[in-house]
Amino acid sequence: MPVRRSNSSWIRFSRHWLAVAALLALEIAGCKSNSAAPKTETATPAAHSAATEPSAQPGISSAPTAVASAAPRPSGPITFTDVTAQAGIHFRHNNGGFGKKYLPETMGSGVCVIDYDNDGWPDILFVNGTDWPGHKTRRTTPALYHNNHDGTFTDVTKQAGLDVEMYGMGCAVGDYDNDGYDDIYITAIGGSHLFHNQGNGRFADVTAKAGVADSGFPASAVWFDYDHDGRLDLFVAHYVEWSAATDQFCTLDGTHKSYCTPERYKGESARLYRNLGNGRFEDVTKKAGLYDPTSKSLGVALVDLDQDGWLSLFVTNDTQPNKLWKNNRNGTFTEIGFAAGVAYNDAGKARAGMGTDAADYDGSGRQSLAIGNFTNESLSLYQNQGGGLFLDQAIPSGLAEPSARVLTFGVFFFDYDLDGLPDIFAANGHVADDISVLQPSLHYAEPPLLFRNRGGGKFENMSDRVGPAMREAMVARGATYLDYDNDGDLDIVVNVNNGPARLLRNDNGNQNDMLRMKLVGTKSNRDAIGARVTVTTASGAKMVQWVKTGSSYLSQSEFPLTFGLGKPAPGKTADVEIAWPSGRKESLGRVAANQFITVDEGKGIVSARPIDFSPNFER
Ligand SMILES: [Ca+2]
Ligand SMILES: [Ca+2]
Ligand SMILES: [Ca+2]
Ligand SMILES: [Ca+2]
Repeated sequence: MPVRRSNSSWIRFSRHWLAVAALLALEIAGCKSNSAAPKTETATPAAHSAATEPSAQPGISSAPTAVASAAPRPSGPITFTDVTAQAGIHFRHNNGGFGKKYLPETMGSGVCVIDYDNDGWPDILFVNGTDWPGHKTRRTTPALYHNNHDGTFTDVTKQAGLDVEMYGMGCAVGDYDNDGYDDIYITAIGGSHLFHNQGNGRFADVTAKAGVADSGFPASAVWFDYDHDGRLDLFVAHYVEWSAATDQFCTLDGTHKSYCTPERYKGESARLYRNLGNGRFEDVTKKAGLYDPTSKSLGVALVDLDQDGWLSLFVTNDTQPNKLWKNNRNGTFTEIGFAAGVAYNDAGKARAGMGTDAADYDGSGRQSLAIGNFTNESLSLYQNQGGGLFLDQAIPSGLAEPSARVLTFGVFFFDYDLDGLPDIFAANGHVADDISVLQPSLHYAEPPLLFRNRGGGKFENMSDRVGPAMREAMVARGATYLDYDNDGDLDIVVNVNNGPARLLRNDNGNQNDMLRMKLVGTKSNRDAIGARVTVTTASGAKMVQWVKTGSSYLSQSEFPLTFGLGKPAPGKTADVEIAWPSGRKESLGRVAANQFITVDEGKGIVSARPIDFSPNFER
């Protein structure tokens, strides 16, 4: 049984680290200065030879730089610190609410990580709503924050050409024209937008030419190459049929209007746009078998069901069964959610599927699914049993009880303590801003949840043990991870409905070793979306991650992959195997830990830089 096998392998893994830790403790006692110095060696000889190719990747510094800091390795408890203000982020989401309580006002917006200028530092795009027609008091737009490499950001929205008013929902980042610069799709009520990255810090709105304006009520979107022609296609989930004119009256107290749940509205079909390669897209929703007007979709996660590189779509539906669209590898999809066991809860009831993510959290090499749901529904954790079957492990894993009283939108796997086991962050906040009137135990603003993966299929609620920022209530919607300070550990950014965004810095996560990597496709799509990367440590522990878009809620995390390698040990290396979407397999033997490497398809490591554990920012 796969559960048992993975349990024992993780136990072996944990035992190994205990042994390593014990040895290391002895070693540190003898030679403390040695072990404290960050590793500086580059990965392989290939890193040196290929690094001299000037045009390998625009903007990426080609040669490993000297270690920027000789500061000792961080230690102490891991905390998340709210650094929003000190980072210069002043984004405030506007839901346009003026008293009518239109449905979209409570759905919030997403946040995407994009390195739009290829300088190796992740930038942040916040999606925004706007005032409703006839109730206009101010102008609000999405916001692009450029990473200044010193712990701060600059709002570059205007010069980037992104100061476009729209009722924005989600975003998806992908290089649809394979020109080396990531482009942006923003889903919006009343017309979505495709922004082409011009490569000079500016974006051009190419929506009309591309034919992806969409219509209706779009939600999360993903870029992926469903037909393996090397060009990214676009899948856009849709929520319900809604307009201001058809907005329904719902009430909690029998008198005052409240935000409705989606039962009162008809669903709306998702859409698939095939990239024709000439800057235009074709709506192939029906041709691909994806037309489904019963769904009320919010989240999308890409899933490599058979580990064959062909990406399927897992789509969460609010009060409707979730859908798992299996990629038939011939341009069509077949819906298998019910047979796979991911459509309903154990009682046969459809839950309020919001955000979702897919990851190998149990060391099985297969992607399991996490889903954010309504209050009293708990998170879902559909463990992939293999053979197309999933089993909800939310209760035995320990996720169900702490998440039962909250309403989760954004949810994602990330290894915040870099021990090699993917952990879970859940961004919460109720949909009814008046919920505490009738149900005093429930609140509109709720603290997020952080679960640490203990191995053996168990998670531990760390929310109260990682500092005050994680205990602060917010009406969280979109949420993602990124390493904004390039210190090797994963930080969190949250878009708060009708409120100020939050950037939560991970402190001391990088006391463990890690390996970070960016993949660049040549035959495959340039972002390498769909690439499967297996990292094997010297002890034989295996970790598998996929390069992906979408996931969480209306949002997208950074493209680079981060593998936690556990407690520091001198000379630590890991073997890396990459299965590119083109089918090419590539192996990188004995890559040194604590580096950020860039791998070009077919060329191996083209650049490598050591991780700076204590960047010398003003803190
Ligand atoms: Ca591009
Ligand atoms: Ca394609
Ligand atoms: Ca972990
Ligand atoms: Ca970090």
